[in-house]
Order: sequence, then structure tokens, then C-alpha cells
Amino acid sequence: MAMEFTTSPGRTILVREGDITRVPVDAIANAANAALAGGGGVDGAIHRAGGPEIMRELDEIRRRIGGCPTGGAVATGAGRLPAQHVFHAVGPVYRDGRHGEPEQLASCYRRCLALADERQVRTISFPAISTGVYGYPLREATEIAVREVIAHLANPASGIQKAIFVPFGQQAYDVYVEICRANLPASR
Ligand code: AR6
Repeated sequence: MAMEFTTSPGRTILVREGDITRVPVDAIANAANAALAGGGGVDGAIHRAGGPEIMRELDEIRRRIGGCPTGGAVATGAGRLPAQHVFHAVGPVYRDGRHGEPEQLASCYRRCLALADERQVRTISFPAISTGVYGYPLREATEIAVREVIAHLANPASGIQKAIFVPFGQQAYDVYVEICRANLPASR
């Protein structure tokens, strides 16, 4: 299952259901935690598929700067993943949406997109950050993700040509497609 949308000439958003570790890109965003300690969910899948090199790099980052604040992201290599970079983004734990969660989640996407442009990344993939154990309602989180990516791709100075949302499961896929459809023309 996949659906592509055009954001501006030559730039697209692809929604592709499945396991983000199997989608070849320049950079993969990860849904990490503030301790950068690894965990379950998509984080666990990324470390399993990427191998121990990614955690070694995170150990080094922890030694240097401690962890990563909520709303931030740090970059490592991608080990054995079909990518060059992993951006470990720390999404908010959802309480009720009135404790800064929307701004923190938007900040995760912006940080990843900025890290991507600093590294001349052309293709980047995103899981649905914060929508698993962190409890962010999927629809609200997807509205934010789609809005931030569209805004970034509208900047001609960005080198990103394709952003790929990788929702896990049919239900999540349907939500992403619906929200992209409401905001963008389909290209195929
Ligand atoms: N590919 C794509 N999406 C996935 C995959 C996968 N292989 N596996 C799960 N998802 P979560 P969070 C989806 O819990 O809510 C970790 O322990 C999943 O269906 O992975 O940001 C970290 O270490 C959900 O929609 O991340 C943190 O401690 C989405 O990924 C904490 O969880 C995010 O779910 C972060 O929680």
C-alpha cells in the first residue's frame, strides 16, 4: 500500500504502509526517548535491523551531551539499515494536548528536517512519532507531521525531494492518506 502526493514541482510525499526499516532512504527518523537508551516499538526495530553500531554512536553522544530534550533529535549513522543516517527524535509523552505536546511534536519533525538539510539528504522517512507507547492520538499527530513536512518542502532552499511517511498498519495508513489528501493533490 502506497500513495504519492505532490507538494511542489519535483517534490513529493509518499505514504507507504509497513516496516520503516525496510524502506531505502538517505535518512530514517526514529521515535526515541530522552535518554537515547533504545527501547521497544519502532526504536527497537531500528536498533535490531541496524545493528550495534547505532547504539555505540548514541553512547558517545550521551557521554558528550547527556540525552536529548523532548522535541529535539540527534543524528547517527544507520549501521546495516538501507540508509546513511538515523535521526533519533524525542517525541512528547501525550497527557491531554495542553502541556506543549503539539509544539514539541512539531519541533521533532522540524529538527529532523533541519538535520536532513545539513547533510544534503534527498529522501527521508518518518514513523508516526509519539503515537505508540507515548500515547499521542494518531490523527492529531498526523495533522502535525503532514503540516510540518509540507511547510518544509515549500522552502526552495531545502534539498529534500521526497519525504516518506511509514505508518504501521492499514488503519494508520488510511489516516495518513486522508490527511495528505485533504492538504495536497495526489500525483498518482
Ligand atoms: N515501522 C514503522 N512504524 C512502526 C514500527 C516499524 N517497524 N514499529 C512500530 N511502529 P513507538 P513512541 C509504529 O511506541 O510512541 C520506544 O520504546 C507504531 O505503530 O515506537 O514515540 C522508545 O525507545 C506507532 O504508531 O514510539 C521510546 O521510549 C509508532 O511507530 C518510546 O518507545 C510509534 O510508536 C517512544 O514512544
